[in-house]
Amino acid sequence: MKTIQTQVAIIGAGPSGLLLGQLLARKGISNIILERKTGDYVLGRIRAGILEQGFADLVREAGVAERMDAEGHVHEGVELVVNGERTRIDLKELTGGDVVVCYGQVEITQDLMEARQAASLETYYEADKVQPHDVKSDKPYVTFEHQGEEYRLDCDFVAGCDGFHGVSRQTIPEEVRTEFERVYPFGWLGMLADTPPCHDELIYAKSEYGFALASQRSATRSRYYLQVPLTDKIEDWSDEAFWDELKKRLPAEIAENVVTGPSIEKSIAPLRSFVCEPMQYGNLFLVGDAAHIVPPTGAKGLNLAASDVATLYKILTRVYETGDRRYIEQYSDIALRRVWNGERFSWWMTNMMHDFGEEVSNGGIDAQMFGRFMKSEFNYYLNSENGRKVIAEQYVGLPYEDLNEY
Ligand code: RFL
Ligand code: PHB
Repeated sequence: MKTIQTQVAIIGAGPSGLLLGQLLARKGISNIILERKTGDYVLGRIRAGILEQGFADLVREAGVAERMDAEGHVHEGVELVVNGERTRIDLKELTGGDVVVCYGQVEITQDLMEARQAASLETYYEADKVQPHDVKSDKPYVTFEHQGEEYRLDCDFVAGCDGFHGVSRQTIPEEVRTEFERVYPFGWLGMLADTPPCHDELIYAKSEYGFALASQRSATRSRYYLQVPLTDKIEDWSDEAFWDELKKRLPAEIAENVVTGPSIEKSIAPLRSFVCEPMQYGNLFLVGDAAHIVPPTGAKGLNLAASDVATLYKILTRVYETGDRRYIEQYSDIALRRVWNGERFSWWMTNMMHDFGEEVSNGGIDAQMFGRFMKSEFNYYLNSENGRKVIAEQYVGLPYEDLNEY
């Protein structure tokens, strides 16, 4: 077995692992990333598109913001549509200046991968059988196989950035873990197309046919989503069927602007809310999707991953720069505060904007009554400035947690 060493072993080269690695490296903290798949495979996953202000600032701090700042689109508002009635949430005005940046997860991941390569930081792609060990001790290590050879990676800390299906969360003994989960009775069918977006800002639309989202990646690339039953398969949805359904769900004057074309990618994602507590076990820290999942309705998945990264980065920087280890044990509590807020907002937006059909949900409330509550909810929030302010504040994202407050 070959033995190698680093200060922080990072499992997973998704956006969480890559961003953490980049930030730590800039502070002189060594790290090695172990990724199960190839780089190309990771870049093939079309996912999020909206970055909160805090995330964009963190990307700048990591020194990889050049393309984001040149090509990302600043969005000062977002539209919520309920049964054809449009309400614009003026993010900038309602929050006193905050905005979001429209820039894809694929692009940010690519920028981070290129920066990592340029800095000659070590990444083992196609690492097999990755397994953390002795994470409760001060000498944890990770074993894995790479190109037929067995490795042992000695380290001070292990960052589990390996997504929902990763090995890190499973390393925390079951009796120590509590998992909270809500699986929704529908999924999102996403489509990417090289056609100009139908609107200059995002539109979240609830209609009698179900939910639709009009998003974008650039002036020539659009991204759309439709709420679909969990039983639907990709093969059920031709491009033509997708465009027809989308137009039915958007307000007529927006539907007129939809430019159709062949899809580049189509996929169905189930919707779930999930949180694992605690988010750490000894010197193993869970980051991003490894610890929590949100339904995409609030655009919070990737953003919550980024705030976990920010918290862990600040804690580890203190350890290595000043020897201050006081926050290590508090990572989980600090991260979970913001995570639960994002979970609550995503759950609330999902409840408000989707058609739940006959599902009796949410504490056993009758489906009809639940529908009435949600109707009343958006009537109130969309028609009151205070209500719109609440949505705006959450959509741009709450400030990152400050270690000095703990
Ligand atoms: P990722 O991106 O899942 O990356 C984890 C990485 O770890 C690797 N891995 C392992 N490596 C080594 N050993 C193992 N045993 C491993 N197991 C796994 C994986 O190959 C992978 O490369 O997690 P990360 O970095 O925490 O990033 C989180 C974001 O990807 C995620 O929050 C968002 O993409 C969520 N999400 C969306 N968020 C939004 O804000 N807006 C969206 O529109 C949106 N759409 C989505 C999404 C997530 C989806 N998933 C998870 C299926 C659409 C989908 C389909
Ligand atoms: C996307 O562009 O992929 C996107 C944007 C906002 C969301 C979800 C997905 O809430």
